[in-house]
Amino acid sequence: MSEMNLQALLQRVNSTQIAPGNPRVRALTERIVTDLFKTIDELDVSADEFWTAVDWLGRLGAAGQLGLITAGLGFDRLLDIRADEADQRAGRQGGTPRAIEGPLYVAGAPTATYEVRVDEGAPKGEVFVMEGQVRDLQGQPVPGALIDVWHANEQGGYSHFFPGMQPYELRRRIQADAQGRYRLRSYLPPGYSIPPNSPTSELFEALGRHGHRPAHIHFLVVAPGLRTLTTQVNIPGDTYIDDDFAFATRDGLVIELERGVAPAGYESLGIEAPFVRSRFDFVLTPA
Ligand code: MBD
Ligand code: FE
Repeated sequence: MSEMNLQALLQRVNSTQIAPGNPRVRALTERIVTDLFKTIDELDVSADEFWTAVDWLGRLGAAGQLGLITAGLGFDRLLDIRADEADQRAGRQGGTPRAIEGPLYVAGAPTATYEVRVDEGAPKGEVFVMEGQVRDLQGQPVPGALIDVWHANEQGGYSHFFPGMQPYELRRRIQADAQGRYRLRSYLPPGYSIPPNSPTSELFEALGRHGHRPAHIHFLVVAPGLRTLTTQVNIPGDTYIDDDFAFATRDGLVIELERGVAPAGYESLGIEAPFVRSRFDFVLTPA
């Protein structure tokens, strides 16, 4: 075996092959490995530091927190920024702004037409009704659009990820009516915080960063012939509204709340007391 310096080793790692392989995977791997070799060399990373990082990555994956870290390090928002830029270049504009999906979406939620109660039992926060219409860029309603909605419980936990919650708790799918309208009842959720004593919180503590998200509700809107919209709305007044650990809050997605409105017309959602109401329309762009 010949002796090698860093450059010679890197050259061999990046060029060794017995088959063509996948050129894209080869190019990306080459770039990432080259950058990491450089980082280790220039920042004088010790063997202990390196293996500590590898162990951390293993624990991060085992804890199911890879998607949490990508959000917290800004990658999810980066992808949205790049998608927005691509839309701008192509002249595709005017729809509801996208916002990151995050790692906590689960497909297959129970579906109802036009209106649904997202929570069950006693409300664990202010009773909340959100309603509106799905429209296209011409202002035409999108009948039958499918709207997935999901949000955290009163402890900031999401079902399927947080212990003690029922399957699909606080997750529903609404099929808009013939006029593209929808309405939902739930309660206003609090913000979300990364799990303490976890690989993600270890990194955030070491970085001197908090791991809080402002109160928000997720939506995924799907309709034939239109671009699927993944977005979130923010509840106004949250301390972290401009300091989201996942960098996901955007203009146009902070809803307005109307408090103490009269309950007439909402009997089918079981509302008798004053509640908080918000109107929000989803505008979809062409596919
Ligand atoms: C969340 O609730 C969330 O929406 C994101 C993006 C990341 C972590 C938790
Ligand atoms: Fe969330």
